[in-house]
Amino acid sequence: MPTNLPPEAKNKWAEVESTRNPREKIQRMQEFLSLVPQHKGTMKLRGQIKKKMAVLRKELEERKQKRAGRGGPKFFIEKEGAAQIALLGVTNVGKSCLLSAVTNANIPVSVAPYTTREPVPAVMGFEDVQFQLVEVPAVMEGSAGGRAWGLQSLAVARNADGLILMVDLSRDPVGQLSLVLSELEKSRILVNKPRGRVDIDHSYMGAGLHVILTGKLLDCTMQHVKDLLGSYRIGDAVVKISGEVTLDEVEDAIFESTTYRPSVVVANKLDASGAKANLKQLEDFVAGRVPVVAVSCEKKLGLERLGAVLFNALGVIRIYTKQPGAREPSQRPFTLRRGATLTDLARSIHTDFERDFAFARVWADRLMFSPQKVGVGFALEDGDVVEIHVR
Ligand SMILES: Nc1nc2c(ncn2[C@@H]2O[C@H](COP(=O)(O)OP(=O)(O)OP(=O)(O)O)[C@@H](O)[C@H]2O)c(=O)[nH]1
Ligand SMILES: [Mg+2]
Repeated sequence: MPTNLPPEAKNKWAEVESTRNPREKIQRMQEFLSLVPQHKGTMKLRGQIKKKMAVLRKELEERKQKRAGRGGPKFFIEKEGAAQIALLGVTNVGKSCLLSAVTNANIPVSVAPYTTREPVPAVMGFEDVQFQLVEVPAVMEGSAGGRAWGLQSLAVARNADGLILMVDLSRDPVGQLSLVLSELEKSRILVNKPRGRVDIDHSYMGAGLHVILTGKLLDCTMQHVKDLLGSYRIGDAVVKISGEVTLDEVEDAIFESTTYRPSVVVANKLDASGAKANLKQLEDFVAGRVPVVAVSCEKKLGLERLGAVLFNALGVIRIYTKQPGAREPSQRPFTLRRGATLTDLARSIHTDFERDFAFARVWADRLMFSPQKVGVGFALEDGDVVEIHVR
């Protein structure tokens, strides 16, 4: 739905964008809100701005705590392994129990609600790769608006590579999942791949406005996009549009970028009474949009499937590198994402590698001739053995 903002509101937004100081930014956002007309078309926008203000306030608070020598809450957990996966769910669904079952984390599991109050990272092995799971404090209604640890939990989710959405099969899993999905949506985190995306990068100062369209505009022309950006006085930015996008979605991206995180639903407490019937309801609700893994963390049932499901959902591929002249490839693979090319591999090994890359030889069953000599654009697949030759 179009927001139809008046020009004074758009001008005010330009002021918000140009303000760096968080306290002033909050002030400008408040002024912006007062200029946004209250109708259905601006509802989402108003919610978004309020959330941004809440995040800024939390940041201010955190800084104050740091200055006072108290360590504030952690918004980012350093990544380890092939992927970082945030473990989200309402309280008591068994998130800590899952960590205890599939990693070596030693973490309290309790019938008391809200036992876990800060993010807990732990490593889970699958074949020859490792996933880092991060349990975050329980999501509740209002998390996205800053209630309790909500902003922290959702910030970890945004920064992660994928999500486990955990529900409890002993009590209304559809209700729990809906709640978590709604808080994610308010935080502009999608669990299904959108048909298009818009990225606005303001970091190129003085370069002018560049709109790079690799996809398709559904209901407007390039000129409409430029006019819209112009009306917000965005004169200095690189705007990338891929996939299929509407003008409303471009406008959304001006306020906050939407991110997509591949997700897996883990339905716990399969051992509980009524769990089977609830699982059926959950599966009907999810309708194949994301994978559902039914488990009992307490009875250790179904957990062996989790690694493979995450591996597939995240699109992890393993590449085994080989030194020129060596007989055997490395034991430990490099992990990349489906669709990665040799350039991505070279870059993940070393920046010099990317620069000095001459050619590579690849061993793979799918190739007619293996090894085959290939160039930087070669599309890698899981299990490929690669020998890189530098200049
Ligand atoms: N029946 C049954 N109970 C389980 C299972 N897994 C966990 N529980 C119980 O569920 C309760 C909550 O478990 P936790 O792992 O602490 O839940 P959590 O999601 O980490 O909860 P908070 O961190 O407090 O938000 C505990 O009493 C567990 O014993 C299971 O597979 N079956
Ligand atoms: Mg817990």
